[in-house]
Parts: sequence; structure tokens; C-alpha cells
Amino acid sequence: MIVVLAGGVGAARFLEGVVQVAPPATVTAIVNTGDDFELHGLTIAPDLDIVTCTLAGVIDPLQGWGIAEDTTACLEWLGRLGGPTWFKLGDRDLALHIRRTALLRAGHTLSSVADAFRRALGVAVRILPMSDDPAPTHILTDAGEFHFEEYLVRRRAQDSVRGVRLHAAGAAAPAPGVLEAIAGATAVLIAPSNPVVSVGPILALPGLRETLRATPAPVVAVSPIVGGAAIKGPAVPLMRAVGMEASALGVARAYADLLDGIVIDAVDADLAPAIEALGLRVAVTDTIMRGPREKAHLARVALALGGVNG
Ligand code: FO1
Repeated sequence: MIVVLAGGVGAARFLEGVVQVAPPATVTAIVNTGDDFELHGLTIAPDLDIVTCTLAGVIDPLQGWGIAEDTTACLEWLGRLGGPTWFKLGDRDLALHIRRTALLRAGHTLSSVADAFRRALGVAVRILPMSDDPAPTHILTDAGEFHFEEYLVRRRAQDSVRGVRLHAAGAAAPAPGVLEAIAGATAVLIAPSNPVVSVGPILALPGLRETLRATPAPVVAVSPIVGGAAIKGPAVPLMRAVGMEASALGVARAYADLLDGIVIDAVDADLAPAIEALGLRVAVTDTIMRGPREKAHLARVALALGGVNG
């Protein structure tokens, strides 16, 4: 079983590579739920939907989120009726949130909903939320404390970040099967996701880091930072706000006690000696996932660094 710790868009694209080099039914994605929030009275789960819809082949390929060719008739009417329209939810996207909210209200767990959705959409990869308990990520800024999505989307990540509050580090428990998947994996991959708000909440769950350190499986990360910048999203200001160096070396340091190896981009080749000095194996390659071939290549390099033939 290949286990992938996943956030949103970058992780979903990486998973498209993993399923090209390993049978999808042998892959388990453990997905961040720190971005989850309530809007329109619905439970929105962005990263679960991004991973599920990407693997189902229905994601909007340019944005990396939302359903391809979706329409926004409902959102327009929500606006006319005074509802919030800052979070762009298409008509098909809303069906996911309406159905999820109904199932949760009927007493089903987020895990069972995520599993039902991925089966309904024909996804063979097992998709586990990191937790079935609320574990929102809040961003502390000069203008106050905001849920991550409010900081990122509504306020366009313009606030100066003072800190991050991970509720995953508190009462939330790993979802059923999460610790077992890691303990029993043949390889654990940390996808190229934001180390603070996408991977961070997963690692903050009780028992998660210990299980990663104890698993006999090789643990390999793919750096989401290339040349000191993120391919997508606010990783750099968030890493700086929590004292991480915004570089592939900074990512390696953040995960060093958990990793056997890390894949970094060719532009960061000069950082390899410093990363190896942390006791990590390093693979240097082109990590930009332009298309299916590059995604498969990146997955193959990550698995090979862990000694697994993908
Ligand atoms: N990101 C945006 O920047 N703007 C949006 O309007 C937006 C809507 C949206 C709807 C559904 C969904 O699953 C994701 C959505 N995202 C949007 C992406 C999301 O904000 C983040 O990219 C992820 O949560 C981070 O991984």
C-alpha cells in the first residue's frame, strides 16, 4: 500500500502521477481537512473534493479546483438573494456539499462520506480524511484571526501573517484507518503540498508523527518549494510566519525527523549537500508537473528514492 499525505491541488496532481506507476487500488490518500468550513449552511471540504475530483478526471484542469465546465447559476442566485459569493462554488460542486451535509447531519462520518463519493465517482484510490473531527486551520494576522479559506480567498492572502493556529493539534483524532495505513504501508509519500497549512495539520494530529517515525515503510517527501517559491498558493509567507526557511532546505528541516528522503527540483541542486547533512537521501529532478508524463516521472523518482519500484 502506498500512502500519500495530501493537501489540495499540488497533491492531487502528484497523485495523478502515482496512479500511473502503481495500481490505484494499492494507493491510499490521507487528505487534509484543515481547509474545511461551513458556508451557505453547507460543510465544504476543499482538499477532499480536489483530490477526489482530480482522480475522477472531472476537476477543472486550469484552476485545479471545482468541476470542469461547471456553471454558476446557483451562485448567481445566491448572490441576488444576499448570500456570500466570495467562494466560487459551481452548480455541480454544490451537489457535493449538499450531499455531504445531508449525510453528516444523518450521522455519517466524514470518512464514510469521502469513501461513498470516491466510489460513486469511480475512483479506485482509497481516500481518507485526516480526521473525522473538526480540525480547522486559522491564520493569525495583523487584522485578526481568520479561517484559512477566508484569509486565502476572501481576503486574497493580503494580510500579514503572524501565526497559524492548527486545531488538528488539539482534540481532533486521526480518522479510522489513518494510523494503520501509515504503519502498514510499503511506502509513505508526502505530496508537494503547503508544509504549514496542508501537510502541517495532518502531522499535528495526535500519534501521527510517532507513527511516521515508527513505520518500517520508507517516508519520502516532494518539496513544494522550488527556487524559494511555491508553484501555487501562499506557502512562502506562511512558512516565514512560523519560522521555517522558505526553501527546499527549509522543507527538509521541517520534516527531517520523519523522512528517509526528499525530492527537490533541479534549480535547488545546490541545497542537496546541506539536506544530506540532515541525514536525508536526496533526489534532484524536474519537479514541475506540466503534464501526465512529468507527474508519472515525479512519482517514480519519489518511490525509487524510497527503494520502491513504481
Ligand atoms: N480557491 C480560490 O482561490 N478561490 C475560490 O473561489 C475557490 C473556490 C473553491 C471551491 C471548491 C473547492 O474545492 C476549492 C476552491 N478553491 C478556491 C480552492 C481552495 O481555496 C484552496 O486552493 C484549497 O483549499 C487549498 O488546498
